[in-house]
Amino acid sequence: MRVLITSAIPYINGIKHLGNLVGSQLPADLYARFMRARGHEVMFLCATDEHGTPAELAATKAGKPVADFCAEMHEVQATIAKGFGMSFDHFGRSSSPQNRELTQYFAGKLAENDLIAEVTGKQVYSNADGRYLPDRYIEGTCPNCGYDGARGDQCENCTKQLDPTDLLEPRSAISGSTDLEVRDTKHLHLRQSTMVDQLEAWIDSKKDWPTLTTSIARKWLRDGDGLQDRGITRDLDWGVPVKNGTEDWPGMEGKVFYVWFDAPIEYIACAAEWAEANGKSEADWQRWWRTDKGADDVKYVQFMGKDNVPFHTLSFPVTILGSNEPWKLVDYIKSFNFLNYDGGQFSTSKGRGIFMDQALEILPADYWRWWLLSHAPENSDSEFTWENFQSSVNKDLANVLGNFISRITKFCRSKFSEAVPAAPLDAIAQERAGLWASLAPLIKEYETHMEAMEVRKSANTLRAIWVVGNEYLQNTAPWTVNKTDPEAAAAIVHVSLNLIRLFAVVSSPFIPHAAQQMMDDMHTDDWSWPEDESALSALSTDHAFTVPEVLFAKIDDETREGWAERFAGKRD
Ligand code: B3M
Ligand code: ZN
Repeated sequence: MRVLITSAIPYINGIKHLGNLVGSQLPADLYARFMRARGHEVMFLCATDEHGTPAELAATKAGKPVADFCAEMHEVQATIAKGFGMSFDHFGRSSSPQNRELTQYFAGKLAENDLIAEVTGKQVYSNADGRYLPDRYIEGTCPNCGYDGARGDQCENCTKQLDPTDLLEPRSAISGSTDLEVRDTKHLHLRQSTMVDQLEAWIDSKKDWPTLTTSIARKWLRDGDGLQDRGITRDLDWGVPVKNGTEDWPGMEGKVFYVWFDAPIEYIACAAEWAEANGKSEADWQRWWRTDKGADDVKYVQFMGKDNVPFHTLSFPVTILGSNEPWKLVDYIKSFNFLNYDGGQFSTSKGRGIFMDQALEILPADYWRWWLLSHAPENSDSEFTWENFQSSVNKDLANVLGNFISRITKFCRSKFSEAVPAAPLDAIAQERAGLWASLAPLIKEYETHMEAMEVRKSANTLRAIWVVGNEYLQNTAPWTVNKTDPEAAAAIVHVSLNLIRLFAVVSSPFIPHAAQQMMDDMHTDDWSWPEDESALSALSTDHAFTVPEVLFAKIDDETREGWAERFAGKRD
């Protein structure tokens, strides 16, 4: 199979918190790593979302030209993503020349197919700031839910897409001024409303999609007045200049496309950036994206938080379908609820919660990966608490997985040597068969959940696989057996050491760094997936290993309390 995977592309304006991570990049990485481990060809793409008001506002705050700010922040985000083990094939930039060209190209195609209207509409102008206030340049009260921090493009609280003129009691996000007036200016509208039936039929055909995805899509498709046409241009300096393909667009001089129009197109452009960065051809990236150039057998999966679902189930498909060209449409959208932080919300603007850079300062990535994925907010919102984090790390990683590895390798070193011990072949075969009988159904279950992107269920099954190791040692008690029958003990140890390699292979999508360490300690790079009981004989007699350093350290109460205090308030 060929699998194209994209994660929602993070805004450039700041470092993401763990709530953002668990809803997009992290589960996408889990799936990408699993699919590669199963031998599929994977293209995993992500990028920074660099246009629009969030970027401009943040650059102004940082006192830097917006292009410089974006270039710097892209590097910062790339480094942090790498630290978390994101296995992107490419981490692109929505401000790339490739995206500029493709965005203008799609706009041209949509215009050709009569899906763009030139509309003279009402924009909010701030007298105090001397400029228009699109999107996040304006804040106020949400007309849908009453939240008083709603922004001009969307309400963060109820996810409703908004126009600046929808806000009640609006104020400028730059100066706070309420001296605002509504002026007429010309903009391009995407005529989404003409495609409601086509979109609905498409969504209805996706029987296996998560309810979270389809219910949000249906809601915005039919609720109230139904799907509205949306402005896709803005009065801003920073962005993709409005063009009709390669031609100027009369009346649109000095305007740019709306960030949500060009951001999803970056998924495509990112593949083109990948090709350029790796000396590949146009055909090499188009075989992922053009169904007339080989992408008809690609499975395309998107990962995102629920607030991004309307844009991916409605607006972006309008761009793709409306182009009337054979571009690849998404096959599956995995969406997530929100992760809360210790009795409240994670908040970028308030600096509340744990941010990706801070997380890596206090613990290695795999501790976070394990907790976040095993508590992924799939069926409802979930909550990070320090107690829960401590207990997960101590129980699952240190007591179950770490303890098994440490016990068996130390026992082998003390009673035999730092190598897989010799034992009678029939005794090894018998141990192997018994252990495989316990593992096989769990490995099948794990594969099924991972293929279905059931993240929590996958984590639970992986934990159950680890537990098999401890149970095996408990039941066979090689330290007791060794006193009377050293050959039988050697057979148990022989098979248990092989189990470490198997654990590394199946755990690597969740905890890639620890898995690599386990493989290094076992002196092997045999990453073959366990298909049958031969998976327990990859390391043969006399194969040397190294007793590992502590794989996962426990978190004590004092440390936990210190962290809880440090991350309670505003980040510095
Ligand atoms: N940048 C939202 C976010 O960072 C937005 C996603 C775009 S996906 C094309 O949460
Ligand atoms: Zn709202």
